[in-house]
Amino acid sequence: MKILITGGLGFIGTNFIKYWFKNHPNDHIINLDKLTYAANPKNLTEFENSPNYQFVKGDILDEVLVDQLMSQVELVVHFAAESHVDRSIGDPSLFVKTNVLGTYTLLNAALKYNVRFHHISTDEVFGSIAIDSQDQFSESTPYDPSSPYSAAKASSDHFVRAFIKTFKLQATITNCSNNYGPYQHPEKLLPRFISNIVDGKKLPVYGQGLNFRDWLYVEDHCRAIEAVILKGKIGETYCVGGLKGGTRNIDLIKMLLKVMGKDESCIEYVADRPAHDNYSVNWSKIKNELGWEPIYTLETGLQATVDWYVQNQEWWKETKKEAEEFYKILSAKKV
Ligand code: NAD
Ligand code: TDX
Repeated sequence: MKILITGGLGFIGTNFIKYWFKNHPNDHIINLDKLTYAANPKNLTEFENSPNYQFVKGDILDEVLVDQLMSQVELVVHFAAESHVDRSIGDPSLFVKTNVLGTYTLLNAALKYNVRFHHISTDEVFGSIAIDSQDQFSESTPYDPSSPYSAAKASSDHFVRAFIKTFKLQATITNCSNNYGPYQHPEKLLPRFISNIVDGKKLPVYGQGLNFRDWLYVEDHCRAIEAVILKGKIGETYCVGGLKGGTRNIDLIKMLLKVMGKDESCIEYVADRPAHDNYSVNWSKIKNELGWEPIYTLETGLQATVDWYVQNQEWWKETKKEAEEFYKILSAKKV
């Protein structure tokens, strides 16, 4: 199979390409990535000389390039997006361009060449679960996004759904919860906190740390995408989440400190994120219909993640500086 991956030098795209080549070594991948601040060009150097891998630096908004690449493939797996909620609060405009118009550009080209489309989306499109409830998002939860990021992702999902209904595009969607693991940018919670602990810095916890997220180790997400690509029903959406359901940030951070052998004195409570959501996902549809379930527990996944960041400090040192510059500007704006 010849596959177009978008955003393959970001966090999940990198993990997915490594996973795919390990399990499908004869497939051919074209990786289209704009190389924004979130990408790391060194992530996939191991495939540079492989005849089955081609990297193309470019923008998913570039209609001519997208048309040319789409004409060569049977499947597109669309990861490319602006992905950070805090950045979307700082400046939403790029989120609309990449996440909405970029997805639309890809959909048009996929339709033209009858290419199977798999859209990578997020549980954030469903909004927020009440802090004291046991509710979970599922495929039938109404969309109710809170941030410019999740609004743009929700819009892209709606375009995929509209192309399925109106034009019979051969497409599927996965709405996944918070991923963690190797190659995640140090602007995101776990890499930021692991690297802060390594550097002896404080851990800035938003609000009281009571918001919760449903954590999924990135390799489990890659397996879920594989299941939907190979066995999923065209036109369907599948929710994907972790084994534990919602975990409060403060509880996750205490687990992290334990894994890294540190006490809680480095925790620092800071201003809350506006419209700070809570997430937990019911993934019984993908389990019952496609036989997928997570393998990693939060304990095994956290240990693997900490080990990777401790052993790969040169990977995050440079990008961390830029990430912390961003946070300095963001907190100055709040004042
Ligand atoms: P990321 O920010 O780490 O990577 C995004 C990648 O897309 C980067 O390599 C970047 O260069 C590329 N990109 C951005 N704009 C582009 C453009 N206009 N044209 C081409 N390439 C472009 O993101 P991630 O965390 O790997 O997320 C990947 C996808 O998964 C996103 O669609 C995101 O919404 C979704 N998702 C992420 C999570 C999570 O926890 N990280 C959870 C659920 C869903
Ligand atoms: O310094 C921090 N302190 C803190 O308390 C950071 C960076 C985050 N947080 C909190 C906010 C959230 O409750 O931790 C939680 C996780 O925050 P992020 O890492 O920014 O992730 P989140 O906003 O949950 O979104 C992530 O998961 C869903 C991805 O960035 C999205 O792309 C994906 O759709």
